[in-house]
Amino acid sequence: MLTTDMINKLNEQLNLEFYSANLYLQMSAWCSDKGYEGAAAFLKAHSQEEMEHMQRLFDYLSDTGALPILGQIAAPPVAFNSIAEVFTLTYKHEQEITAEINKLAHLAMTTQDYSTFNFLQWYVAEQHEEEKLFKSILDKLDMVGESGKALFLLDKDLKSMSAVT
Ligand code: OFO
Repeated sequence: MLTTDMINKLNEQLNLEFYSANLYLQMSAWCSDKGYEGAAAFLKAHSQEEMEHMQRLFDYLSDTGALPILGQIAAPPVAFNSIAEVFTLTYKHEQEITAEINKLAHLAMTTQDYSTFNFLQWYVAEQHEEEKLFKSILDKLDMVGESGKALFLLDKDLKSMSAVT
C-alpha cells in the first residue's frame, strides 16, 4: 500500500517519462527534417524506450492498488540550432531525470517504503546507462567537430546505434 505522497510523486515521474518520450520524438522530427536520418532513427528508438519507462511506472502503480493518472504533458521544444545543441539538451535532460529518480529513491528509503525503493533500483541503473550513452555521443561530437563530413559520419554512427539502444 503506497502513501498518497508516494502515489503523487510516482505519477509525476510517469508524466515526466511521457515528456521524455515526446521530447526525443520531437527532436527526431527536427533531425529528420534537417537530413540527419541516423540521429532521427536513434532518437525515435529512444523515444520508444521512454514509453517503456512510463509503462513500468504505470504498471507498478496499478499493481499496488494505486491509480495511474495521465496528466497534462508540457510541449517539448520544436526548433534547435544544431545537432550539437540537440545532444547537449538530451544529456542535460537525462541528468535532470536522474536527479528526480534519486529524489524518489530517497523518499522511498526515508519513509521505509522498501517495495518502491526496490522497484526504483531498475531506474537508478537505467539512468546510469542513459547518462553514459548520451555523454558518449557528446564526446564523439567533441572529438569529430561539426564539419559537414564529421556530422555525416556521426549520423551514420547514430544509425547503427539506433538498432541497439
Ligand atoms: Fe531517458 O530515462 Fe526515462 O526519462
